[in-house]
Amino acid sequence: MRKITRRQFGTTVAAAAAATYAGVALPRFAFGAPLPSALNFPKGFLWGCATASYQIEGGAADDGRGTSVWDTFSHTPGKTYHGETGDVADDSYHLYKEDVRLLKNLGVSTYRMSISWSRVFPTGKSPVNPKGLDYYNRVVDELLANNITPYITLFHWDLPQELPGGWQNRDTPKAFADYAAFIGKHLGDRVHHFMTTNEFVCFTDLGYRYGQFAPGLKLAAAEANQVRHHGILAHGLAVQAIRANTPSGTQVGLAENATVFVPVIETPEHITAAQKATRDDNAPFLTTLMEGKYPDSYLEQEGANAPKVEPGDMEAIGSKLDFVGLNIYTPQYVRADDSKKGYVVLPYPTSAPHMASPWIVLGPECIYWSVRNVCDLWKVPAIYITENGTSSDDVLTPEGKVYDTDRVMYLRNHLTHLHRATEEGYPVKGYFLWSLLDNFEWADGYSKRFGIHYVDFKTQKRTPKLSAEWYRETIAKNAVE
Ligand code: GBH
Repeated sequence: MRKITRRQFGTTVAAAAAATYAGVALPRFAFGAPLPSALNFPKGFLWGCATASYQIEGGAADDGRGTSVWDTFSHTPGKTYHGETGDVADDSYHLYKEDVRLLKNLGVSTYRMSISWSRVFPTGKSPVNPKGLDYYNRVVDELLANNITPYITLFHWDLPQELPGGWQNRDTPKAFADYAAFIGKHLGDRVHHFMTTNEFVCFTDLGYRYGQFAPGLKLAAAEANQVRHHGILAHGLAVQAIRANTPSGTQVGLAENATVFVPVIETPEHITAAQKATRDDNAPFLTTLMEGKYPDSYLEQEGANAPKVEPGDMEAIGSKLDFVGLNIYTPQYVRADDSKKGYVVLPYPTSAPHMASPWIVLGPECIYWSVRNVCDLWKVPAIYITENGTSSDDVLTPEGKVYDTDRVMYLRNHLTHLHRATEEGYPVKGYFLWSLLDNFEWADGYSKRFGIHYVDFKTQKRTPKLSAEWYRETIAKNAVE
């Protein structure tokens, strides 16, 4: 099939217009070729959906699962919207077969899910809870039986409560590596893609510096920086542990919400500004992973509060990755200036359009710039968009429909800009839509719905939204329109 690039738009508009006759639309493929307006993705591009254990599983007390910090936090009055918890969530612990059916109906080839560490190791360490592992064996087998490739995140924030000191303790990264090794050993025969951690800033800074997320602490800078260090150390040790315990060819990466900087105008000086800002702002996390050392500017800025690093830490942290996963929701706009840093980040005007979650300011070009900045800075071998999606004020009609046109708008625009990255040759291998289901949205409880399937949390009935139909079309055509 001929690949049509943006540059050719001008010459193909006439052909598109000719696709009607006497006001009647002709069949799409009447001319033996896709409409020129279709943005075709590369052959073999992977389409998927993403979820996380604590947000969908429920079954919090089932089959020997241990408590996680999110159980404790959500059960503490005042921490989540209306005191809501993940005790039941989507009950995917029991309904996973139905959820795999939903995936199958969409036609996805991949599914990104996470493992609840405390389901497998109730205290975070040995002894193992075999029934916990059994559950993930069942889910993986069900996915494979339906030709869906599992991508597994080892840690999506539900840290076992019993680990003393949580991420403040240097032993926790070691316990994480042991857990990663165990999962590698037991699932690595069938699972070939692992992500160590999801979004460092959320389980380090939001949990330990700002207190918004579990465990809800507000530590001073030095301690909070040490927590960050333990987070990236856990990632590095887990990369080594997975590699040592899985067949060769297993792909290891992570899912990171690097701050995405978009140049205000696409000119060389602003593009450079966006790159510099990306490197600086992600200094304690992705930049350090990619470069194998903390940037000097970060160490200078933190001074006496800089993290304490032990021999071997940086080798682990700098482990080469097979892919980088990016969770993309919203942009930050940046412009070049004459300051020492060379750029300034612009605040959003109050009129900036946002989605149902106010933090999701609409700026779909951010997905393109996330890929471009990360690839240009660090030459990564492969990129996945490990999350992209939005909340919407969904309404279930009496006929059982959800017309989430704003979510479709959001997704269509993001994919249009992602397409640009693939056209320009950036190694984007796949896209995971957040999320398969409405679910427990952390501190926002069930007040924000991110799913392309509506969930009635009383009956657990799943209903495909308009966005699910739209995504199915997109996947079938391997193109966005
Ligand atoms: C991701 O986090 C998570 O990986 C996923 O679990 C989550 O469900 C999804 O995105 C949607 O949120 O309310 O202004 O204080 C995104 C990172 C961090 C963004 C917390 C919202 C709170 C902003 N999130 N942040 S605010």
